[in-house]
Amino acid sequence: MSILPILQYPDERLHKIAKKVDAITDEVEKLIFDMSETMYTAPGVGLAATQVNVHLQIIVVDVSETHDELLVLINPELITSEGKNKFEEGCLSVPGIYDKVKRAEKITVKALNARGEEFNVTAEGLLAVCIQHEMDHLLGKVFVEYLSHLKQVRIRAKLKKRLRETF
Ligand code: GNR
Ligand code: NI
Repeated sequence: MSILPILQYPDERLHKIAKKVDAITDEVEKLIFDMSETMYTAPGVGLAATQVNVHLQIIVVDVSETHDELLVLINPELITSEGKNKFEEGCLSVPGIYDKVKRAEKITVKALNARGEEFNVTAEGLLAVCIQHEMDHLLGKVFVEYLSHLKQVRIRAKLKKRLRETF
């Protein structure tokens, strides 16, 4: 297994749209292992393939404190959503930035698991927030795009400054 580099906002590749996976090849399996290791090491509660510059519809999520409830969602589709909730979000592609985002409170998503079997997951709380955040990544959307234009300008300036200071 290996830890993959995570694209950092504002990187244009974070806006690419992920394609459907049509077969769980050895390559896809390896990617799922590497994404899980990358997420747990970061540490984060979710990771979308887009963030590691692979533009396929693959998400890994684990919101458990014990790191033993890995959820793999391939080709996820939103089936139902209800209610509204505001939750403070962060993103491994936008380090150090946290802000509130309004999303559906409860969702049901259909997806394939790592063995290519179809399943449904109904989620609330952090899990629902996280799945919606990851599904956005697959559509090329980063959570900061829900914030005001002014906040986005400030975030971009801050992250670019930090990049300059690092290199
Ligand atoms: O680790 C993460 N924490 C988090 C907290 C609140 C809402 C969403 C998230 S997802 C984030 C990991 C990440 O960037 N996934 O794309
Ligand atoms: Ni993210």
